[in-house]
Amino acid sequence: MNEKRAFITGISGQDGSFLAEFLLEKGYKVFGLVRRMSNPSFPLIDHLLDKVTLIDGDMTDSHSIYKALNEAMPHEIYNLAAQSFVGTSWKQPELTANVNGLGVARLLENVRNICPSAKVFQASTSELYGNTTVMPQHECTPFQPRSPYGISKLYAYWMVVNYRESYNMFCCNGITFNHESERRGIEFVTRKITHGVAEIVARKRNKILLGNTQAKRDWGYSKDYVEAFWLMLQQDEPVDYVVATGEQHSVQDFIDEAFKQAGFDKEDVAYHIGIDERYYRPADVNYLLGDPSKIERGLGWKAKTKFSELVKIMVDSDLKLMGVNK
Ligand code: NAP
Ligand code: G4F
Repeated sequence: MNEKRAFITGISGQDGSFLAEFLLEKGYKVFGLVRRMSNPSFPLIDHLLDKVTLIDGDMTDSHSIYKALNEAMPHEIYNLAAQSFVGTSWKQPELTANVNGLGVARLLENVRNICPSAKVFQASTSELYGNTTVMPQHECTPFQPRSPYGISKLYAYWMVVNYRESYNMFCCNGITFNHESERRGIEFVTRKITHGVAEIVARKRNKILLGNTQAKRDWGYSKDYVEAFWLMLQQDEPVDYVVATGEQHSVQDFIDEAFKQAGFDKEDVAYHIGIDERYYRPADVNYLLGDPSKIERGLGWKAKTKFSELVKIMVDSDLKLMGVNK
C-alpha cells in the first residue's frame, strides 16, 4: 500500500488540529498522540475522531512513545506536543523542561531505533531569540532565550540538529513565530483579547485585564503555518527554517484592531482595558520580528493571512461563540 502515514504529537492542540485536517485532505493516514484525561474531551478534533487514530501516550513517558511509533510506523512525524504557554513555564519550569526538552530526546531516540528513515518536524520557536537586539531575526541570529520555555525549546532545537548531523536522520526545526487562530487557547493574549471583546459586546463584562501591552510580536495564522511544516518534510534534505510573516505589531495594536473589528470607536477602547500586574512575567520578550526570506526562497511558502484578517477571523468566531452580532 502506498498510503503515507503521519504521526502528530499535540494533535489535540491548535496547530495539531489544523495539521490533521490538512494531512487528511492530502490522503494521509493520520495517527495522533493524546494524553490520558479524567474526562476525555478533544474539542478541537471532535470532528475528526472517526478519521484519525488516537494513541494514548505522553512526552514524559518513553515507553508510550515507543509503543505509539511501533503502532503508527510513520513516514512523517510532527512533534507539536509541548507545555506551550510561556507564562506557565515560570511556574512549572521542571515540567516544561521535561515535556519540551527531554520529550524531544525521548522521541528522537525512539525514532532512531524504530523508524530511522521517518522524517521529523520539530515545532521550534521564536522564543529562542528572546532578548535579542537583532531585528528582524533569521536562521543565523544568535539565540538568547528569556524564559524556562525558551530554554527548554533551545535544548530541543540542538538535539534535532545533533541527531541530524550525527545519525544522518531527517529531522528539522521550524523556528516558528507566533501564530494564532479561532482555536488558540484562551490564556494566550490574542485569544484573551478577542474572547474578551466578544464578552463585552455580549454585556458579560466591562474590562479585559492584561499585562505588558507594549510587547511586539510577528503574528500569523496557524492554518497557513501548518502548510509550511508539511512542506519542510517534502524536501530531499532536512533544513531549518524561520516561519513568520515579516510584520510586527504590538499587543496594543491587536487590542485596537479587535475592538475596531467589533464595531467600537477608537476613543472607547481605553475604558475597556485594565492593567493587572498578575499578567506580567518575571522577564518578558519585548520584540520579535521574523525574517521569512529563506523559507520564501527555499520552499516558496509565504504567510497568506494579513494581521487585520487574522484579528477579524478571531473576533468573528468569538462573537459567534457568544451568540452575538457586531
Ligand atoms: P497548544 O495548542 O498548546 O497544543 C499543545 C499540544 O501539546 C496539545 O495537544 C497538548 O495536549 C499537547 N501536550 C502537552 N503536554 C503533553 C505531554 N506531556 N504529552 C503529550 N502531549 C502533550 O500549542 P500550539 O499553539 O498548537 O503549538 C504547537 C507547538 O508549536 C508547540 O510545541 C508550541 O510550543 C510550538 N510553537 C507554537 C507557536 C504558536 O504561536 N502557536 C509558536 C512557536 C512554537 P492537551 O490537549 O492534552 O493539553
Ligand atoms: O500570547 P502570549 O502568551 O504568547 P508568547 O509568550 O509570545 O508565546 C507564544 O508564542 C511563542 C512564539 O514566539 C510560542 F513559542 C509559545 O508557545 C506561545 O505560542 O504573549 C504574547 C505577549 C507577551 O509579551 C506577554 O507578556 O503578550 C504579553 N501579554 C500582555 N498581557 C500577555 C498578557 N500575555 C498573556 N498570555 N496574557 C496577558 O494578559
